Amino acid sequence: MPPTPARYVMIGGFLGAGKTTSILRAAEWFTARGLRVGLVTNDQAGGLVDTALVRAHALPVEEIAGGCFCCRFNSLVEAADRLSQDTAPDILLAEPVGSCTDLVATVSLPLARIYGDRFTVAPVSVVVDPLRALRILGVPGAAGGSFSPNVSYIYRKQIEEAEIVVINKCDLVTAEQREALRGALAVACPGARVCEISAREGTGLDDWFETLLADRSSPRPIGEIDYDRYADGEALLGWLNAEIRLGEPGGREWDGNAMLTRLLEAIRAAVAGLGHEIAHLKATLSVEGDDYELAAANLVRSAAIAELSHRLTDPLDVGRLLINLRAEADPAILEVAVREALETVRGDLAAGVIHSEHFRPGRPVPTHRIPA
Ligand SMILES: Nc1nc2c(ncn2[C@@H]2O[C@H](COP(=O)(O)OP(=O)(O)OP(=O)(O)O)[C@@H](O)[C@H]2O)c(=O)[nH]1
Ligand SMILES: [Mg+2]
Repeated sequence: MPPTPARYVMIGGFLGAGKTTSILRAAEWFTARGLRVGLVTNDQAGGLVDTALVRAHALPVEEIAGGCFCCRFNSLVEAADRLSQDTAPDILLAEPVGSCTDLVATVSLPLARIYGDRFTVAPVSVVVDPLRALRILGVPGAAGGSFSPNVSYIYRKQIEEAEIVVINKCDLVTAEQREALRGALAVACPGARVCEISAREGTGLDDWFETLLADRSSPRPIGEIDYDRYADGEALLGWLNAEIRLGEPGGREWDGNAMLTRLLEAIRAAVAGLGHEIAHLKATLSVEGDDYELAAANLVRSAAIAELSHRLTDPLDVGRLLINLRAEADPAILEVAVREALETVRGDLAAGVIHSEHFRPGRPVPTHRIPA
């Protein structure tokens, strides 16, 4: 008997929309129904907060670093193969980079056409943060900072190709705001199914996940994508990934939760103070040698305050800090902001940089492209 194809579930959406939080919920939901899951994380560079978070939940995960799924299509297939050998997942949950678009043409359709014997492709979901979406779709009265036109272009193209638009963070918006956003989405992606959820609170998920389990991808044709605008939009975003060892074994114990919150606030103040819009600033602090014990904090716009989504239960002596920052700013500015913020908040704690890189994403060059 040939093996049953794994169901490929891609959950995209802009930086900070709540993809990882949703994928963790989906993993829980599918597992509770007796299905095996495997996760694939993705970024332009290594040292991923998302992978650390997924590992902390004891889920099988493969990380594709160094380019998005569309440009590293073969790596995606290899990652799926490795997961298949290790855990034989029924469901592959894949999170593309939040600055990527054109994923139906460059990932879903090539997977279905070339590897249809190995994968059943579920409809492509695009998760949106409603406050960000209201602003970018130009709904009157929407507040908050915005991005340059070509970054917003990527955002709108992501929505346009969605088969399912998932309005996340419904706990943060009023019924009127949700209605206004539904109106804007009806114009931006006519024909897409729209779900309203709160991944954090676990509400509204059943309809969405049942669709992902039952339906097959059947994308609509969309407007042609301008790769020059797309590349320019990506290159306007500064990217920083860093891994730092903080403290010393047997040294004084310190409060990791407070340290992480103070650090993110100091970085936010520096970047926002220069007038740059943060797309997502996320960080984890894990107890060295223990992937399961970590604190995680995020903020998804310059006007937000840092929130802890995971907390350390005890003070620690030595920890591994991962910082992933994406903002519309020169990456060199981000590097200075992070370095100076760390110097300010660490006090007398020893700090050793294990890995640090900052850059602008390169032009996307998809391995395959099959327009719907
Ligand atoms: N209030 C609220 N916050 C949420 C919800 N879902 C996610 N968040 C928060 O939004 C932030 C970003 O969530 P992630 O899941 O990391 O977003 P992402 O889309 O994976 O981000 P990138 O991988 O950086 O593109 C975190 O602080 C989450 O806790 C929600 O339903 N409600
Ligand atoms: Mg994520």
